[in-house]
Amino acid sequence: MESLRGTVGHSREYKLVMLGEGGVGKSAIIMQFISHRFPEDHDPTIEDAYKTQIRIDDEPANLDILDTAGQAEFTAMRDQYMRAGEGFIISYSITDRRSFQEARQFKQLIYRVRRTIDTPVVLVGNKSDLVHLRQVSVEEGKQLAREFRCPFFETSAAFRYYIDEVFAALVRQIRQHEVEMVQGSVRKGRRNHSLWSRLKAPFHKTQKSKH
Ligand SMILES: Nc1nc2c(ncn2[C@@H]2O[C@H](COP(=O)(O)OP(=O)(O)OP(=O)(O)O)[C@@H](O)[C@H]2O)c(=O)[nH]1
Ligand SMILES: [Mg+2]
Repeated sequence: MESLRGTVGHSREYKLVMLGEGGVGKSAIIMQFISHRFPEDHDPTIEDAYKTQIRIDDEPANLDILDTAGQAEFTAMRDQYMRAGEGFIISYSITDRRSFQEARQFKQLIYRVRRTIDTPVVLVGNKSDLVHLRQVSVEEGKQLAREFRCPFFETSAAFRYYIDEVFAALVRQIRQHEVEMVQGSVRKGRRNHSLWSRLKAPFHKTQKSKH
């Protein structure tokens, strides 16, 4: 498996993609995670890539994080990074119901491009500090995460709440996914092996009866 080969000799690289509608705080979350800084202004992203190394569950992880454009006019590269990414953060703002509805669209887009429901995802409701402007309840976020079968966090990039947890959860999702893929192919191998043994059985018998 390509990704497991990457672990030999150096720490594994994880390709993470940050998705979400314009202005929900995607860049702010990444900036807080990487450099403990909070950008006050909204400077619409076209596309930015960040690299950082962290330890998660006592294992090093090189993160390659792609910050994407929320604004529709910058989304030409979407299919490419949807294919190349290994894990996705789908973010919305708790102060913006439309961005919450868009989260479902992002999940569908991942499915459309990758043709599998198994892609590692974490759902994030950002701007949790803006309680007086809340339009999406915590329960609604949890419910959507249950639907996606993925971890969920309400974050505040402004106060650096649950920022590290989001990235750690996504790397764990990817690691778990890899274990399941390996186990799945071992099981498939065993099934094929036993089918092959059964198919070969009559030949063994014929050979034995000759002696
Ligand atoms: N109060 C508060 N403001 C936030 C938070 N996160 C981001 N913001 C503000 O929201 C605005 C947009 O943040 P960005 O990080 O630029 O949003 P984005 O999702 O990257 O936007 P695009 O690049 O256009 O897709 C900025 O003014 C941020 O300061 C947060 O957790 N709390
Ligand atoms: Mg941005």
